[in-house]
Amino acid sequence: MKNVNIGMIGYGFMGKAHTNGYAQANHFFKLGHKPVLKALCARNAEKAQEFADNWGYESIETDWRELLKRDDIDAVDICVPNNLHKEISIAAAEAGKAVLCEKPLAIDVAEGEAMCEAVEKAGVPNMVWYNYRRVPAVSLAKQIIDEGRLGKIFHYRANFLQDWTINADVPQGGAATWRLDAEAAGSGVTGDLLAHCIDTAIWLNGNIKDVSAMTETFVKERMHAETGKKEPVTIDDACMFHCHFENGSLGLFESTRYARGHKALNTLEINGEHGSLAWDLHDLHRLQYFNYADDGIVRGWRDVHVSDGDQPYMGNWWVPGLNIGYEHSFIHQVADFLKSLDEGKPVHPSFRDALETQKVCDAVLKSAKERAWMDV
Ligand code: 4PW
Repeated sequence: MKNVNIGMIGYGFMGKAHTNGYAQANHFFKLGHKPVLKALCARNAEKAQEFADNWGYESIETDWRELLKRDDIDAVDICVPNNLHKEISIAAAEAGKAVLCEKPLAIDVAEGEAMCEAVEKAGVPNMVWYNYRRVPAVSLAKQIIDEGRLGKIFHYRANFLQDWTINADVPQGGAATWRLDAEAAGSGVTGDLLAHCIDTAIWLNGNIKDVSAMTETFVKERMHAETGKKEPVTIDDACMFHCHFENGSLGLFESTRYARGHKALNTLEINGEHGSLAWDLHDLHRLQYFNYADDGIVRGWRDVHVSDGDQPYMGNWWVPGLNIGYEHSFIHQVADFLKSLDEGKPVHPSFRDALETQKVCDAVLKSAKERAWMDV
């Protein structure tokens, strides 16, 4: 068993999700590599220590540059706002570390390209945390599509709806609300939410060729948590786009933080010549499957409860019928990362894979701004 010493930068909600993945993966998956929680890095030493104590990190750092200098760190996990991804990723690659970066890859394509070049030049393992691929029902959808069971694909549609920014008193900027600050986040729902839908869509249905989009910013000014002043809001609060996939199918995507009643409605549907699939994060262990080849008198949407050992990842968990949850998608991603080290193969989505999603996000934002179709 080979140890992989993890240096985690950031300790927010994703810091917990990833750390839980490192802690659990080897308990359930047979692997030749094992993560060791070596160091937690954050600017605030007290908070870093509290997180390290709670989750079992051996040490803390308050400057990521110091973390990268350490010989006892093998992989750097970047869980900080998007505007820091590029600098840290490139420095980590140059220091010879594996780089595991939160999504979206970067602020824009130019940054993403520089990051891809850096990890590829250094030849270090690299991965972006598009975790929803690892929900077993979504992985099963991939298997069904790849087996050709849906035949030629005509339509793909996806939504990611939330409602947490309807109140105009929610500030922008700062540790908790940097996602509303364009400087830190790059974009609003496009990079934060639609990026997930786009990553999954590309994985399931291939690359997107061109897009036509609209965005809206409903609350025009918000208090900035750092300056204490009201400042213009420059992120997209809502974004919708339609597109052509390279396989000839049509795509329809919607995302907002203003859909009252929805906290994280993340759905997808794909319609092919022989059948269709649908999935909803709120019922994440179920995959809806319509197979036109079924006998006509019983033909209808099947509700596949993805908990059987034959289905992706599930053989490593409990007996059939017992569900797993959101956090398991991160455990699966860690397990796949470790397996890639065992086999000496790249893990996906790599930086290069995530760059494709970034290209779509950039084209979407440009299309909305220019009110025109954009090639990806
Ligand atoms: O990446 C996304 C986050 O920024 C997540 O998948 C869901 O939406 C949960 O929080 C936000």
